[in-house]
Amino acid sequence: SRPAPGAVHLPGWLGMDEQRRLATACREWAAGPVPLRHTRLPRGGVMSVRTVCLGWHWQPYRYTRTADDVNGRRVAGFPGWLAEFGRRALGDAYGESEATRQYAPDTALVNFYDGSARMGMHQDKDEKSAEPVVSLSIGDSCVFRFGNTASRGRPYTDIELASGDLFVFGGPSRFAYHGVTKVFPGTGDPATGMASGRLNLTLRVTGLAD
Ligand code: MD5
Ligand code: FE
Repeated sequence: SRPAPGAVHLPGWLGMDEQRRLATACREWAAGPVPLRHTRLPRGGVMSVRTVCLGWHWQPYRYTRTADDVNGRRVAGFPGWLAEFGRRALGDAYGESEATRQYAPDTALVNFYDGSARMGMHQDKDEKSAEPVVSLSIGDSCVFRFGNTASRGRPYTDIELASGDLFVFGGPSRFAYHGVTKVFPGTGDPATGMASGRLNLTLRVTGLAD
């Protein structure tokens, strides 16, 4: 479906084998040089979601190469096969074109949600690029709240995201407020490799050069 201009939701886009491959890769990244952690916010808060990054390390509110808010190490590289995944996602969401073939994400944020994790309404604007964001979900379903670009409040649309779903945010939707208001424990198929919880990968273009 197309909930807003530039926003495309393709339910069940990932096959079971791809979900398993991604879940396995995410588990390995979670144990990588910079481990999965609850991101600390500048005002003292801690996110309930746990995150590991590839290519660039996201910390509120910038991207760095080293995780100076965790253990100081350089983050794991962004693999070429994941960029290829992003191009295929964009081509399927928008239709193949020169633009979708040239999509070159250089960072991924991998988020793990347990049954009580949430993500408050926010905009993704730490990237110095307006290129689309590709979002992939594996494991438990959630309520994704997709809002507007002017404020965290209404109007917004609540959309259920399930295992295997692809969501692409581009064009006028790229800087919309959004969040995750609820996870539904026990709704994921353990065959994905996610025995519990929800996994979300977002592929992005930082617009940064070393
Ligand atoms: C998640 N992640 O399910 C969500 C969904 C994040 C984040 O929000 O920042 O890690 S990905 C949703 C997203 C990304 C970029 C733009 C928009 C939504 N949008 O304009 O609605 O863990
Ligand atoms: Fe976001």
